[in-house]
Amino acid sequence: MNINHDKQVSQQHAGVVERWEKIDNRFYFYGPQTVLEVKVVSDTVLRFRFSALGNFSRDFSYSHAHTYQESIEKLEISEEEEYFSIKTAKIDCEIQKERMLIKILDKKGLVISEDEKGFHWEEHKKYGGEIVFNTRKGQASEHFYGLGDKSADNDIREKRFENWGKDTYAYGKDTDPLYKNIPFFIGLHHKVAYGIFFDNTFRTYFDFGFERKNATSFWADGGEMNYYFIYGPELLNVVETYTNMTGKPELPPLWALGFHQCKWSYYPEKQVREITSEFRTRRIPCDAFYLDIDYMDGFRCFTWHPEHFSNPKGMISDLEKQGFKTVVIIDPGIKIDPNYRIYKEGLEKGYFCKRMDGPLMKGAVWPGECNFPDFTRAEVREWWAGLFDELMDTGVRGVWNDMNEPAVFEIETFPDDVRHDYDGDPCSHRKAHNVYGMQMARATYEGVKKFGHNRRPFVITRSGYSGLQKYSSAWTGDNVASWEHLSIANSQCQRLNVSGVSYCGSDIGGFIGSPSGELFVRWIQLGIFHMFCRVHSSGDHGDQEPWSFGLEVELLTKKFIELRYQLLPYIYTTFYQHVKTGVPTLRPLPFVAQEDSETYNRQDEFCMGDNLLVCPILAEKVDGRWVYLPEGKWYYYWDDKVHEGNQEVWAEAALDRIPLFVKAGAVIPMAPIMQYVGEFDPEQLFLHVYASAEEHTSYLYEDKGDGYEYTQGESSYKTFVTASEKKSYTITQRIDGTYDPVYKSYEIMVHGLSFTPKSCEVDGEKVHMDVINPDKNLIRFDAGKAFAKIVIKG
Ligand code: NBV
Repeated sequence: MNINHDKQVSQQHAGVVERWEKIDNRFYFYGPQTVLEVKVVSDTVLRFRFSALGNFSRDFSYSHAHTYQESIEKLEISEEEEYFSIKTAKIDCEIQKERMLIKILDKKGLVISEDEKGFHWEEHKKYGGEIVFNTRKGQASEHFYGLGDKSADNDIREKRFENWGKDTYAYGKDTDPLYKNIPFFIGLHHKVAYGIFFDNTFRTYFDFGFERKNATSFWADGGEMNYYFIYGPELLNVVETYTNMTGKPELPPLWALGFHQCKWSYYPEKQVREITSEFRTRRIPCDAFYLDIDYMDGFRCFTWHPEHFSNPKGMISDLEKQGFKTVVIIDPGIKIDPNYRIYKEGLEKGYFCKRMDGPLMKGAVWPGECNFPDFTRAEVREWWAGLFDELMDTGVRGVWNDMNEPAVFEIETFPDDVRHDYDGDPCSHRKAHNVYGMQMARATYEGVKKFGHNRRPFVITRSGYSGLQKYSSAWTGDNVASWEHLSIANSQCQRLNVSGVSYCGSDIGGFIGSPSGELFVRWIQLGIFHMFCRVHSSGDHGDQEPWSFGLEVELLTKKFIELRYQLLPYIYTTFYQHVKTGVPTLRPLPFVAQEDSETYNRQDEFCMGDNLLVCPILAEKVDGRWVYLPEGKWYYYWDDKVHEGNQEVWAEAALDRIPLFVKAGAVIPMAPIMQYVGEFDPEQLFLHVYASAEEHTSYLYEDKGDGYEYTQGESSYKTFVTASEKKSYTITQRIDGTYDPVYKSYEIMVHGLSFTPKSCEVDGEKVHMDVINPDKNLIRFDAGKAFAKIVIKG
């Protein structure tokens, strides 16, 4: 909708507050006919609901944010001449009496966010209800981040966006809307960050000074003006809070953080066997292998093609023996075919979506004419989950949900009049469109979990709404094998991370078209730092297996996939931290250096976890690039050279390197190279310690890597503190939890000591130490895995 909402004459405003009341932690301000609810969710989160007609509809959200509540330290209200003031321990919120304009300040009196026009609306002449708006003042030098999978630059100021999930084959930079609908953004000004989550599933719009330079607006085609204001002041706090509100994922199985190989499509069985054994023969690690739509019989979901895969159970079990987990695609369209059990069941039980006047929603997708389950109905989700019984019994370990925007050939998506249950509050597709994909992923997740024999579920989705991360990982859809898309993938994954979706990745190498060997290597180098790491291609333009581009590319690809496996303990720890606190796994530069405004418009660099900084090479035929390092000291991973932060440094990166820096002081846990997770029981875990003059804390999370014993205490969280004194360096370890890893000891490598090491003691006992590189004071020694204190002396 190309609405210039400033020029609308029919807009109406909140009006004067005539009375107010407080019910528990909720405040109600009544206008002539309007009502505003301000709910104090925590000391940093306020929820605003505004109704033009004085009443609210059912309080329900698929994001689950409406059920989120934290304890509140302080809650006061006072009445001033022109406004009411609600005060929590962290923020003050003023509600202006004349027009219910909102102003939120921090305790220093800094205005964090302030209404300009505030709540206003326009009657929706065609569908009834209102188009609901909120317009706020743009703050001086404000930067904006978030909004899910948008393919724009990281900072989205002066741009406008729409959320209406769309199948966007071969999208490009700034194509909008895309597949996902995440109406959440973060603002940053005066070094203070806040977020706004507009929890409305209708078509939503966001304008960050595009229409008018100093106005930020968001609006929806229907539903309620219902938003959460989230105070930081740290950018990472905002993301953590938003993620906690909309839900955190459970820990994935460790294999799902390994390398995945996919194509549209690997079939028949013979080809699957050939490609998987190539991986093993060439010794390129891989944990998951994908079957795209051609494994099905005539694209009927939950069936197998009788000739291409005559014995799926046997094949999958053989793949398992070689360390491959099989992941299969499942689309929402159910083929209209009276001889197809699932179609018959869905039809008889009335589980398919209907048009306004009663006929079933019919649309063509891969199988031909299809009907579509109404995933917004609890009973349908339960039925769908039940369908995974057989599939999981066949040995399938993960499920990939595609086309769930929902996408329909020719008509793009469902027409607006299609009806949905919306969990007991029936509505049209206008309201359900943006959550359809997420509810499909939810039902899939429930099925994969239920029939997973106590293993952790693994699901991938293309579409989703805020909170999709509770159920699924996500990928960025049908991208293109181009250098520009490599850069888009970098931004999109960072953006998804700060929008609650840490478990994401792009189709490595590009889905459409064929990458050059060089582009493929550069993409793999980036992809190994995304939590979801999968090569996928449409298969139309050439092969995209690591060996398809000749020996040099194969060896380089192997090297970086091996690095992924070596880093798995660190990656798993990073994921665990995300699951525990909601902190994103990838952190764009401003999110780790908020004090440094130089970082606000940087978008190529990001941190993965606490201690690694990555900056992909995004151009052809270059052998290095400038990288901005935040404050502190950073080791270049490839040569141990130490660089001072707060400046750009040149990173040498011919095709065999990606600019990768390690924070000084860090302890990076690394595993031996394996062809797949659990291939063998390692004797040792490697700890790479990057010496620093400053004290530094690093962590390592461990558990069995699958199953749920970790919820019963079978996990451990190790805290390493490194500290330096004149001619001595200490590493301490504290172990919380009871999990006993299979390896017996650590092999410890200390990089960059500032003195020549002469002795090393582990818990008071002298140990042998090898000096690997005397120029760099790089040493190695062994230590028991339960050591408490190591002292290296010069
Ligand atoms: O199932 C085929 C493809 C799939 O490989 C891809 O990853 C999805 O994004 N799918 C789209 C449908 C066809 C796209 C042209």
